[in-house]
Amino acid sequence: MIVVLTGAGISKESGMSTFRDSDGLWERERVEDVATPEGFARNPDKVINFYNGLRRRLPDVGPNPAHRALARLEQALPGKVLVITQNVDDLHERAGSRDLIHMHGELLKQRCSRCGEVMEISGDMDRADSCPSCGRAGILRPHIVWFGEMPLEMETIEEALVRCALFVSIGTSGTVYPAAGFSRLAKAAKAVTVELNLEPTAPEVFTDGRYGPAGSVVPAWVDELLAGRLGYRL
Ligand code: BV8
Repeated sequence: MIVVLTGAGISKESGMSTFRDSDGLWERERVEDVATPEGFARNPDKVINFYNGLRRRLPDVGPNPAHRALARLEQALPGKVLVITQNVDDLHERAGSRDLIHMHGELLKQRCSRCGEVMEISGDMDRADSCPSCGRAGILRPHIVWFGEMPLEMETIEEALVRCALFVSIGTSGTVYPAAGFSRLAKAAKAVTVELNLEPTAPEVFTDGRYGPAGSVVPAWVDELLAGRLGYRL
């Protein structure tokens, strides 16, 4: 079993912003204002506009060779590859990945704060809309995991981390927990841990690392893995 964790860096070459690079999202918006439940309670329209802005970018961006390489890996090893993404874009799906968990939610979904119903959304969110399930108006929110909220599918994720033989971290700064702790959990379970990133984030944790833009590093690494040139027991 191979578990892959991806972060904003894998989508950078597709044109999506990262968070903590010099031109990242958090340079423009305060985390407290747009990525916390308190910020949403304080000013829901500001938060909804922030995510409407990110969602509006999706039709103009597409998967890059890194997303496609991960889909190719899953097709070559059916049932043996799980991608856990911190990203809320749909680029992994559009590249063909199927066994995929969005642990921080999805831009293309909204949720009813009252009944919990999750529904697809492609255009702008409008808070005046009613929940199609419970009928109440004014209680819809982005289906995004904010700071202080529990990431999604954590049980499935933890099971995969203790079972995997190979853990690969791609395009993430390793800043946000619990995702930032996954490499250590996998290492403790005797998995080989590999980092594919622009720069090293935790050299003491990763068995191996390849550094450079994901669009070239990830396809090259996947090709070597599939050609059996990396010597990992899968
Ligand atoms: C929780 C959603 C508990 C919205 C996001 C003190 C210490 C430790 C932890 C905490 C603490 N205080 C609070 C916490 C917990 C907190 C946390 O970890 N805070 C950090 C900042 C200290 N975590 C939480 O609150 C989490 N929840 O803990 O719940 C709980 C328990 C019980 C019951 C209830 C609750 C929730 C975290 C989720 C927050 N939501 N986003 C949105 O996406 O807009 S987090 C946000 O950061 C994104 O999801 C993003 O994915 C994530 C991580 O960022 P990265 O993806 O790594 O992006 P970043 O810009 O940082 O880095 C990019 C990387 O790519 C860099 O390394 C760069 O070099 C590289 N790169 C750039 N270009 C390329 C590239 N690599 C390759 N190729 C390139 N071209």
